[in-house]
Amino acid sequence: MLSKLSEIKDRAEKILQEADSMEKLNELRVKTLGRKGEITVLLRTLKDLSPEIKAQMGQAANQFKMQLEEMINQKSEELKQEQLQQRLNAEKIDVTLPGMPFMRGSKHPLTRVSEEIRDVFIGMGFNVAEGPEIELDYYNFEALNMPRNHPARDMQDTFYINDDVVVRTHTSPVQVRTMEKMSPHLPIRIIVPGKVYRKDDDATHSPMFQQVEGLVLDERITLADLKGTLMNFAREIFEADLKVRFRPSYFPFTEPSAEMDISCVNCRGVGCRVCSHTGWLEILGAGMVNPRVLEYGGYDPEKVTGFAFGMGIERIAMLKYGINDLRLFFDNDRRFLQQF
Ligand code: 2U9
Repeated sequence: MLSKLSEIKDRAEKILQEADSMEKLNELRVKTLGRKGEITVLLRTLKDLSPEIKAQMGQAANQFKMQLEEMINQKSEELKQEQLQQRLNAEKIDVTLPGMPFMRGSKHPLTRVSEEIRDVFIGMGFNVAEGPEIELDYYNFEALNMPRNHPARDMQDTFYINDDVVVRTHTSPVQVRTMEKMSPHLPIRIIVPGKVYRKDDDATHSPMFQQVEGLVLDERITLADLKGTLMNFAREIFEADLKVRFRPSYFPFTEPSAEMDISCVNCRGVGCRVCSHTGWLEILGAGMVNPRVLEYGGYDPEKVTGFAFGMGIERIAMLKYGINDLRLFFDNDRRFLQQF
């Protein structure tokens, strides 16, 4: 029995010494330690021996089994190291080669302009508010002084989900929601950037476009606050020395209402193709919040006044960067986008 064990041992050690691959190691493992391996078979024959010899032999065989396992594992580790070393010697890596070029994205021009506008208003003490794009008819129209049958609700302009739900046509419903939430607290100073949707699609109109609107409510807010705030905005976004002018206009949610023009950023007011030879560019609409809208929002128009404004981001971006076609923003042509 002992001689059989030492025979197995000698043979195993020889194989182990000569083994130069994982396959050979595995072969040895199966041949000696496997289910039908030599040691396993040997251990099985112990059952016919006397208890003392069985104990003695069993111990010797088990000890050898453990030793062999240990040796195989060690050899396996050595082989792995050897193979790794061989690979490292064979593969020469030239660290001076140029890296793989990878494409860098950039912000969409509309995102940039929207963020710039936000920053200017944040600098004047405004907060940013946002709201849902699928909106109740009540917030999109009713509370903004546009009752049923008001022409602004025309099916030709508005995407209706059903009689009471629309895809918002402006971001103004967010101001109404904010008033509801804040009332009766003052002041409110918010800007509301976001996507809006109108059933319109031609060279100068897209069914989706972006707006930034704003609302300021407090006691004793006047038209002078409106003019000062919006002039400062225009001078920060365009040029520090531009001129502004206000023309009367009409919106159901403001009274009085106005459009603000800036002196043409292309010709500095002299007259050119960009400003249709007028020297002026229209950039936004504004007005003092209509008393009825204040009431809808939960404020007392006898005590509270405010101003509001709205502008299209695409238009501001086109003027700022001299872009002449609205559709360039939506084509996602990299030759266009890379310029920003
Ligand atoms: C409340 C009260 C008043 C928002 C306003 C405008 C004037 C305006 C247009 C500019 C170009 C929309 O993007 S555009 O087509 N907007 O001229 N918007 S005042 O007035 C409000 C909003 C909410 C509660």
